[in-house]
Amino acid sequence: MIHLHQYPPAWGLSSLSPFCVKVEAFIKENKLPYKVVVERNPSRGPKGKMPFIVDKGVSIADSSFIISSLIRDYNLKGYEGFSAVQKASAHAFEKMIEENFYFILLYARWVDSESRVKTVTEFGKLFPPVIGPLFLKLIRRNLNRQAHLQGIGRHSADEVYTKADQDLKAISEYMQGQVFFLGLVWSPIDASLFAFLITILRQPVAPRLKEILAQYPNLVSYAEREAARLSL
Ligand SMILES: N[C@@H](CCC(=O)N[C@@H](CS)C(=O)NCC(=O)O)C(=O)O
Repeated sequence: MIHLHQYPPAWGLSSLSPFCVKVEAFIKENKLPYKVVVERNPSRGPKGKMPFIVDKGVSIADSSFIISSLIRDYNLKGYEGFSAVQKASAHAFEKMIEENFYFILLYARWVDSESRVKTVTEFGKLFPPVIGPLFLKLIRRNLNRQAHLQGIGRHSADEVYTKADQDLKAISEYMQGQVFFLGLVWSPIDASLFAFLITILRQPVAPRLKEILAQYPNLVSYAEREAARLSL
Protein backbone atom coordinates (compact mmCIF):
# COMPACT_ATOMS: atom_id res chain seq x y z
CA MET A 1 0.00 0.00 0.00
CA ILE A 2 1.38 3.41 -1.02
CA HIS A 3 1.28 6.04 1.73
CA LEU A 4 0.88 9.48 0.15
CA HIS A 5 1.98 12.21 2.56
CA GLN A 6 0.42 15.50 1.61
CA TYR A 7 -0.97 18.79 2.85
CA PRO A 8 -4.63 18.75 3.97
CA PRO A 9 -7.63 18.90 1.66
CA ALA A 10 -9.17 22.32 1.23
CA TRP A 11 -11.89 24.12 -0.71
CA GLY A 12 -13.00 20.97 -2.53
CA LEU A 13 -9.41 20.13 -3.51
CA SER A 14 -7.81 16.89 -2.30
CA SER A 15 -4.87 19.00 -1.09
CA LEU A 16 -4.02 22.69 -0.94
CA SER A 17 -0.81 21.92 -2.85
CA PRO A 18 -1.00 21.35 -6.62
CA PHE A 19 2.01 19.00 -6.45
CA CYS A 20 0.08 16.80 -4.02
CA VAL A 21 -3.05 16.88 -6.23
CA LYS A 22 -0.79 15.92 -9.16
CA VAL A 23 0.48 12.76 -7.47
CA GLU A 24 -2.98 11.76 -6.28
CA ALA A 25 -4.34 12.27 -9.83
CA PHE A 26 -1.59 10.02 -11.19
CA ILE A 27 -2.29 7.35 -8.56
CA LYS A 28 -6.04 7.46 -9.23
CA GLU A 29 -5.63 7.40 -13.00
CA ASN A 30 -3.57 4.23 -12.58
CA LYS A 31 -5.90 2.77 -9.92
CA LEU A 32 -3.07 2.05 -7.47
CA PRO A 33 -3.93 1.21 -3.85
CA TYR A 34 -3.02 4.13 -1.56
CA LYS A 35 -3.69 5.82 1.72
CA VAL A 36 -3.36 9.56 2.37
CA VAL A 37 -1.37 10.74 5.39
CA VAL A 38 -2.14 14.40 6.08
CA GLU A 39 0.89 16.53 6.91
CA ARG A 40 1.04 20.19 7.85
CA ASN A 41 4.76 20.59 8.41
CA PRO A 42 6.89 20.36 5.24
CA SER A 43 10.02 19.61 7.25
CA ARG A 44 8.60 16.12 7.86
CA GLY A 45 9.32 15.34 4.20
CA PRO A 46 12.74 13.96 3.19
CA LYS A 47 13.36 17.12 1.13
CA GLY A 48 11.42 19.57 3.30
CA LYS A 49 8.56 19.82 0.81
CA MET A 50 5.30 18.01 0.14
CA PRO A 51 4.34 15.56 -1.25
CA PHE A 52 6.32 12.44 -0.52
CA ILE A 53 5.36 8.79 -0.58
CA VAL A 54 6.41 5.81 1.49
CA ASP A 55 6.09 2.58 -0.44
CA LYS A 56 7.51 -0.80 0.58
CA GLY A 57 9.50 0.97 3.30
CA VAL A 58 11.12 3.46 0.90
CA SER A 59 10.47 7.24 1.09
CA ILE A 60 10.45 9.20 -2.15
CA ALA A 61 10.06 12.98 -2.37
CA ASP A 62 9.30 15.23 -5.38
CA SER A 63 6.19 14.64 -7.48
CA SER A 64 8.13 13.84 -10.66
CA PHE A 65 10.46 11.38 -8.92
CA ILE A 66 7.44 9.81 -7.22
CA ILE A 67 5.69 9.33 -10.57
CA SER A 68 8.75 7.88 -12.30
CA SER A 69 9.32 5.48 -9.40
CA LEU A 70 5.64 4.36 -9.52
CA ILE A 71 5.88 3.84 -13.30
CA ARG A 72 8.98 1.69 -12.76
CA ASP A 73 7.79 -0.26 -9.69
CA TYR A 74 4.22 -0.94 -10.89
CA ASN A 75 5.09 -1.37 -14.56
CA LEU A 76 2.79 1.49 -15.61
CA LYS A 77 2.55 3.32 -18.90
CA GLY A 78 4.57 6.53 -19.05
CA TYR A 79 5.10 8.10 -22.46
CA GLU A 80 5.42 4.90 -24.49
CA GLY A 81 3.57 5.19 -27.79
CA PHE A 82 4.01 8.96 -28.08
CA SER A 83 6.36 10.54 -30.62
CA ALA A 84 9.68 12.10 -29.62
CA VAL A 85 8.22 15.56 -30.36
CA GLN A 86 5.19 14.87 -28.14
CA LYS A 87 7.48 13.68 -25.33
CA ALA A 88 9.65 16.80 -25.70
CA SER A 89 6.55 19.04 -25.65
CA ALA A 90 5.21 17.31 -22.55
CA HIS A 91 8.56 17.77 -20.82
CA ALA A 92 8.84 21.46 -21.76
CA PHE A 93 5.24 22.30 -20.79
CA GLU A 94 5.49 20.39 -17.52
CA LYS A 95 8.58 22.38 -16.57
CA MET A 96 6.79 25.61 -17.55
CA ILE A 97 3.88 24.71 -15.28
CA GLU A 98 5.94 23.48 -12.34
CA GLU A 99 8.99 25.76 -12.45
CA ASN A 100 7.44 28.96 -13.81
CA PHE A 101 3.68 28.92 -13.31
CA TYR A 102 4.07 27.49 -9.79
CA PHE A 103 5.86 30.67 -8.71
CA ILE A 104 3.09 32.78 -10.27
CA LEU A 105 0.60 30.81 -8.16
CA LEU A 106 2.78 31.32 -5.10
CA TYR A 107 2.91 35.06 -5.86
CA ALA A 108 -0.86 35.25 -6.40
CA ARG A 109 -1.52 33.55 -3.08
CA TRP A 110 1.11 35.00 -0.78
CA VAL A 111 2.73 38.13 -2.26
CA ASP A 112 0.04 40.02 -4.21
CA SER A 113 -1.15 42.75 -1.82
CA GLU A 114 -4.71 42.42 -3.16
CA SER A 115 -5.09 38.76 -2.19
CA ARG A 116 -2.62 37.88 0.57
CA VAL A 117 -4.92 38.89 3.48
CA LYS A 118 -7.61 36.54 2.15
CA THR A 119 -4.97 33.82 1.71
CA VAL A 120 -3.91 34.10 5.35
CA THR A 121 -7.58 33.96 6.45
CA GLU A 122 -8.36 30.93 4.27
CA PHE A 123 -5.19 29.01 5.18
CA GLY A 124 -5.74 29.96 8.83
CA LYS A 125 -8.93 27.86 8.82
CA LEU A 126 -6.82 24.76 8.04
CA PHE A 127 -4.52 25.06 11.07
CA PRO A 128 -5.21 24.64 14.79
CA PRO A 129 -6.21 27.96 16.42
CA VAL A 130 -3.29 28.43 18.82
CA ILE A 131 -0.17 27.48 16.85
CA GLY A 132 -1.85 28.20 13.49
CA PRO A 133 -1.25 31.97 13.27
CA LEU A 134 2.40 31.61 14.29
CA PHE A 135 2.96 28.78 11.81
CA LEU A 136 1.26 30.76 9.03
CA LYS A 137 3.44 33.77 9.74
CA LEU A 138 6.52 31.58 9.25
CA ILE A 139 5.09 30.05 6.06
CA ARG A 140 4.27 33.48 4.68
CA ARG A 141 7.74 34.81 5.44
CA ASN A 142 9.37 31.73 3.89
CA LEU A 143 7.25 31.90 0.72
CA ASN A 144 7.81 35.64 0.30
CA ARG A 145 11.54 34.97 0.59
CA GLN A 146 11.28 32.20 -2.03
CA ALA A 147 9.37 34.57 -4.37
CA HIS A 148 12.07 37.21 -3.97
CA LEU A 149 14.97 34.78 -4.51
CA GLN A 150 13.32 33.14 -7.51
CA GLY A 151 12.64 36.61 -8.93
CA ILE A 152 8.85 36.63 -9.34
CA GLY A 153 8.49 38.71 -6.18
CA ARG A 154 10.44 41.57 -7.77
CA HIS A 155 7.87 42.24 -10.52
CA SER A 156 4.73 44.38 -10.41
CA ALA A 157 1.40 42.56 -10.16
CA ASP A 158 0.58 43.49 -13.76
CA GLU A 159 3.87 42.02 -14.96
CA VAL A 160 3.27 38.79 -13.04
CA TYR A 161 -0.27 38.36 -14.39
CA THR A 162 0.98 39.05 -17.92
CA LYS A 163 3.30 36.07 -17.42
CA ALA A 164 0.36 34.03 -16.11
CA ASP A 165 -1.63 34.83 -19.24
CA GLN A 166 1.31 33.88 -21.50
CA ASP A 167 1.59 30.45 -19.87
CA LEU A 168 -2.14 29.67 -19.89
CA LYS A 169 -2.52 30.93 -23.47
CA ALA A 170 0.32 28.67 -24.62
CA ILE A 171 -1.29 25.63 -22.98
CA SER A 172 -4.74 26.53 -24.30
CA GLU A 173 -3.48 26.93 -27.86
CA TYR A 174 -1.45 23.73 -27.73
CA MET A 175 -4.52 21.83 -26.52
CA GLN A 176 -7.09 23.23 -28.98
CA GLY A 177 -9.53 20.46 -29.87
CA GLN A 178 -7.72 17.85 -27.76
CA VAL A 179 -9.17 15.68 -25.01
CA PHE A 180 -5.92 15.33 -23.09
CA PHE A 181 -2.69 17.31 -23.32
CA LEU A 182 -1.24 15.01 -25.98
CA GLY A 183 -4.46 14.25 -27.83
CA LEU A 184 -6.82 11.34 -27.27
CA VAL A 185 -4.68 9.46 -24.74
CA TRP A 186 -3.93 10.43 -21.13
CA SER A 187 -0.23 10.86 -20.24
CA PRO A 188 1.56 11.83 -17.02
CA ILE A 189 1.64 15.56 -17.86
CA ASP A 190 -2.16 15.52 -17.56
CA ALA A 191 -1.75 14.88 -13.82
CA SER A 192 0.31 18.05 -13.43
CA LEU A 193 -1.77 20.24 -15.73
CA PHE A 194 -5.05 19.13 -14.17
CA ALA A 195 -3.70 19.76 -10.65
CA PHE A 196 -2.69 23.36 -11.33
CA LEU A 197 -5.86 24.26 -13.26
CA ILE A 198 -8.27 22.78 -10.71
CA THR A 199 -6.34 24.57 -7.95
CA ILE A 200 -6.91 27.93 -9.64
CA LEU A 201 -10.58 27.16 -10.19
CA ARG A 202 -11.40 25.93 -6.69
CA GLN A 203 -9.24 27.96 -4.33
CA PRO A 204 -11.12 30.92 -2.87
CA VAL A 205 -8.06 33.16 -3.31
CA ALA A 206 -6.02 34.69 -6.16
CA PRO A 207 -8.98 36.10 -8.14
CA ARG A 208 -6.84 37.54 -10.94
CA LEU A 209 -5.63 34.03 -11.87
CA LYS A 210 -9.26 32.88 -12.04
CA GLU A 211 -10.10 35.79 -14.35
CA ILE A 212 -7.23 34.89 -16.68
CA LEU A 213 -8.10 31.19 -16.71
CA ALA A 214 -11.74 32.01 -17.51
CA GLN A 215 -10.54 33.41 -20.84
CA TYR A 216 -9.53 29.88 -21.87
CA PRO A 217 -12.74 27.80 -21.80
CA ASN A 218 -11.02 24.69 -23.17
CA LEU A 219 -8.76 24.62 -20.07
CA VAL A 220 -11.68 25.19 -17.70
CA SER A 221 -13.73 22.38 -19.23
CA TYR A 222 -10.68 20.08 -19.32
CA ALA A 223 -10.05 20.63 -15.58
CA GLU A 224 -13.69 20.11 -14.66
CA ARG A 225 -13.97 17.01 -16.81
CA GLU A 226 -10.81 15.52 -15.27
CA ALA A 227 -12.02 16.31 -11.74
CA ALA A 228 -15.26 14.45 -12.42
CA ARG A 229 -13.52 11.54 -14.17
CA LEU A 230 -10.98 11.04 -11.36
CA SER A 231 -13.37 12.01 -8.52
CA LEU A 232 -10.88 14.56 -7.31
N1 LIG B 1 9.44 19.90 -7.06
C1 LIG B 1 8.57 19.56 -5.94
C2 LIG B 1 7.88 20.82 -5.46
C3 LIG B 1 7.03 20.58 -4.22
C4 LIG B 1 6.67 21.90 -3.55
O1 LIG B 1 7.13 22.97 -3.94
N2 LIG B 1 5.85 21.78 -2.50
C5 LIG B 1 5.47 22.96 -1.78
C6 LIG B 1 3.97 23.04 -1.63
S1 LIG B 1 3.18 23.47 -3.14
C7 LIG B 1 6.05 22.87 -0.37
O2 LIG B 1 5.94 21.86 0.30
N3 LIG B 1 6.67 23.95 0.09
C8 LIG B 1 7.16 24.05 1.43
C9 LIG B 1 8.31 24.96 1.54
O3 LIG B 1 8.84 25.40 0.50
O4 LIG B 1 8.71 25.25 2.68
C10 LIG B 1 7.59 18.49 -6.38
O5 LIG B 1 7.37 18.34 -7.59
O6 LIG B 1 7.06 17.76 -5.52
